[in-house]
Amino acid sequence: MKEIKAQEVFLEAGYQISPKAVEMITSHSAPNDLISYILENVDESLFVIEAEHIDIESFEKEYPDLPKECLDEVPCSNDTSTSQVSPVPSTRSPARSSISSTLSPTSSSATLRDERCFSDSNGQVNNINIMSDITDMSTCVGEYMEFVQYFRNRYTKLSNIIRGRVTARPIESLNKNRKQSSGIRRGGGGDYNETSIIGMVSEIRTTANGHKMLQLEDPTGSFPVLVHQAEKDLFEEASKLVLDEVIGITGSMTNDGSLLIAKKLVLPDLPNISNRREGTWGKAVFTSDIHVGSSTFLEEEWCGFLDFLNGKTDNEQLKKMSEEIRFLVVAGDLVDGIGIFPGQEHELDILDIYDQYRKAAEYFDQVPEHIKIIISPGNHDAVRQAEPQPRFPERITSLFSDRITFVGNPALVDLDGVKVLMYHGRSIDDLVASVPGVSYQEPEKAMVEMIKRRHLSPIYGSRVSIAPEKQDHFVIDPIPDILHCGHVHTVGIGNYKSVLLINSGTWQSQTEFQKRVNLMPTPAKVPVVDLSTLRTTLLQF
Ligand code: D5M
Ligand code: FE
Ligand code: ZN
Repeated sequence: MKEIKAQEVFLEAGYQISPKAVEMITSHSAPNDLISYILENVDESLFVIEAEHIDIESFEKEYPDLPKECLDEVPCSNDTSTSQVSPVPSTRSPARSSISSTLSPTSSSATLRDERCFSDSNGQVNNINIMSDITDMSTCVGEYMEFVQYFRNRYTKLSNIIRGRVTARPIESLNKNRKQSSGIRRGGGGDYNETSIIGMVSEIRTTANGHKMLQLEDPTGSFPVLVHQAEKDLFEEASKLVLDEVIGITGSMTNDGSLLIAKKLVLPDLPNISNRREGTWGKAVFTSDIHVGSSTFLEEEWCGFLDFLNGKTDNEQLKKMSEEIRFLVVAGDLVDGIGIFPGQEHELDILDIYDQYRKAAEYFDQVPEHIKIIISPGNHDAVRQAEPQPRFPERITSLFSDRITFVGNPALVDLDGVKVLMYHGRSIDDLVASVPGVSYQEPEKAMVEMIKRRHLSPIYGSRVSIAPEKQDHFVIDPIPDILHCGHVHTVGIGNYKSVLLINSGTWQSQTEFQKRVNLMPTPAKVPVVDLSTLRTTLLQF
């Protein structure tokens, strides 16, 4: 470890460090872990960390088996796997589809114009403008300092959103007050000061009396916040909090200045009033989790969908709808992949990853030319597993027609004026596990929680492996018109304030794993969105 790096890490955390202390850290066999340990245990009132403040003995006692330089690494390389070829069973079926549930009438007055040949100019790809995407922008190698920077960037972006609604103090100033007033009791009870802070939630626990105790951190310090269970609404809001999200709290300091009693909780959320979106003509179709190559891939239904896109249907309403489709948006898990979970080979029809993509390419070749296709990867796809994921590598994109636009995960794309935020949705597993009232059956509720937090994957260190990029690509800013996720294999459609929420389900029937955990997918359903009204129709194939 370079000396300058150790210094930077401490500066970022709000401390100065003496050259002797730096030398002590850099000469240790596990400097990164030692830094984490020091930062966790340091007396917050210290300004300069000296050698005598570093308790190497306790550190080594607490972590006796630490290998050298091993922690804080996120795999950031592209990860592709290959294996044996196997024949592909392919049975073409006649088109079958029905409008299973019309969420709102398909009363688009939009007619097809002669605008099907789009031009490439000014960074626009056939009316698709990629507004944000990690592809070719990744800088991370997984070093400690990058994590510090990543969380700093998350804090800056989200706290700036909250700052418009709360006038907050740096936490450092609360800690100073605490020191000044410690041991001094102000008389009269009720001599409280109203104070606001904005911080990242670093700890959530329930006290012996059933209250919620939070720890909030900003770049200047860390402070405890108590949410009293008697404050029913506030307590309910606080029960939905998850680790690592950024919130504002307004409350009263206790007499001794050691605790903030919460009165109001402010999430980054969306403004209540937003500018009306203009929209555009035609329709977009949203799908995900095709899982080509899996033995549970529903090929017959999928081919029925391709027939629908080609207008091969006797149903006049569907035929008209298919003619209005301009975009096909695919949010990950294009193929089932190889080696994604133990024993997967027993559930595969295509055992070679490239053959899986070749088959997927054949399917997409059948999509009519006038429909523009946008594809982003998911956790079953052959790109790095750490998110944000870049678009597919050339070796895979070259198997597909070059009229397809490949983007990363997440990616914000502008479809002729309608902003679509695509995210595969792996964090939904974490949100289902952590937020009361959020379930796999209603994935749109998990998506509401993302929007309220203005973050696609707030919980760090659980199922989503987050690569520490310089910018936090999961922050939801600007506000999209449509948030499109997949991953959980259940369709969900909802609205939250100005945003249309779509979870586009799957083309895979229930897998062995899903049977074991009682996850009931809703396959072969396709949301079709009118781009002028954002009204959605759900088709069942
Ligand atoms: O994920 C489909 C859904 O099933 C998603 O909610 C995760 C869950 N799932 C699937 N396989 C597993 C395993 N092995 N462990 C935990 N959760 C799992 P997909 O990304 O399509 O596999
Ligand atoms: Fe999937
Ligand atoms: Zn998935």
